[in-house]
Amino acid sequence: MQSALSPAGIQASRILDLWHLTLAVCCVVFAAILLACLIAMIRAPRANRATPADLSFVNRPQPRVRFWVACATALSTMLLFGLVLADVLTDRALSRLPVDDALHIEMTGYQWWWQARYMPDGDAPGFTLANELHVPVGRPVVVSLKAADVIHTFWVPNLHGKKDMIPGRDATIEFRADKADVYRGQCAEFCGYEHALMAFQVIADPPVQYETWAARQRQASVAPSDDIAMRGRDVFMSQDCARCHTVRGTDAQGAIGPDLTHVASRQFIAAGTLANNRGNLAGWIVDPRTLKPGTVMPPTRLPPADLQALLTWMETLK
Ligand code: HEC
Ligand SMILES: [Cu+2]
Repeated sequence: MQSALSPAGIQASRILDLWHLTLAVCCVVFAAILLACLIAMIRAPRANRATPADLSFVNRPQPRVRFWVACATALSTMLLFGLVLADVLTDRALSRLPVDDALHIEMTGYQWWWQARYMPDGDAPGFTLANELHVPVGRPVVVSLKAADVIHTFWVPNLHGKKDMIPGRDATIEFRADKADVYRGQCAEFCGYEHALMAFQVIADPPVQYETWAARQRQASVAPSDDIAMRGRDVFMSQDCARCHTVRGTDAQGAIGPDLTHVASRQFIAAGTLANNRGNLAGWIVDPRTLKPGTVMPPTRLPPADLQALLTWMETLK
């Protein structure tokens, strides 16, 4: 779901209230202007080829018209100031979300994917994943926003407004999801070729379910238990993959691409571009640059048996 019109958190619903107010005021003003134009047209002096228009009223003083024009000007000024006030009040309300006991996440925008680092939570250590956030329903979340290359914008319309991610200038955004569901986030600042393919998921879970998920993400990957998966892991280590990707629990410690420790647990790969299944994963590994032109990840040609073994191993990274 991706819509600013169905808020799932207190921040987004405040923004929606402001939007409704602005819409209502603008509609009323628009209708009033149309009405005034219509009245003016009906009352305007008529003319045809034979009789010239009587425009003498232009030079006559018209105190009544003056009075109404002055009133309308004053009223629209007041309405505009009213909207400014509503704007400021909304902004203040947005910044007042209580964030004691918040979950802290650091989100970094790369061309064209998202890295999420969960900070240590109480005694539990942090962990890293990509393109997918899980948050507990009802608990505030503070996301620190960073950009690694160009300007990106963090935007999950169901939960909050937009916030720019500017290299060298860290910002934070706070929100709270009040309904369990899956919300789609999207980069909202043009950031290069694949800007449109830079999405992520925010999955709001009941707290218990969230803790189960987080406990799993904290763990390292499990060692492969059969020959094919073992061969797949060796393929991963002997190809370039490990230079760019980290799989906790193995020697792969690369930091250029997404952390793949639990890649099989994610709904999508390549920042919302492809559903996460064996076929798409194979296509992505063999030829990422057809699916996402401009991506840093290079194509990898593998003998079929190696590719199948690699896929089998990656499917164990739950
Ligand atoms: C030069 C660095 C580099 C190399 C080498 C590389 N990758 Fe990647 N990989 C990336 C980057 C960067 C992304 C993110 C691309 C995007 O979404 O735009 C990525 C994305 C992925 C994803 C999707 C992850 C997700 O959660 O969206 C998978 C799976 C993956 N790579 C597997 C591999 C495998 C397997 C190999 C080796 C055959 C490999 N990569 C080699 C840089 C690399
Ligand atoms: Cu972007």
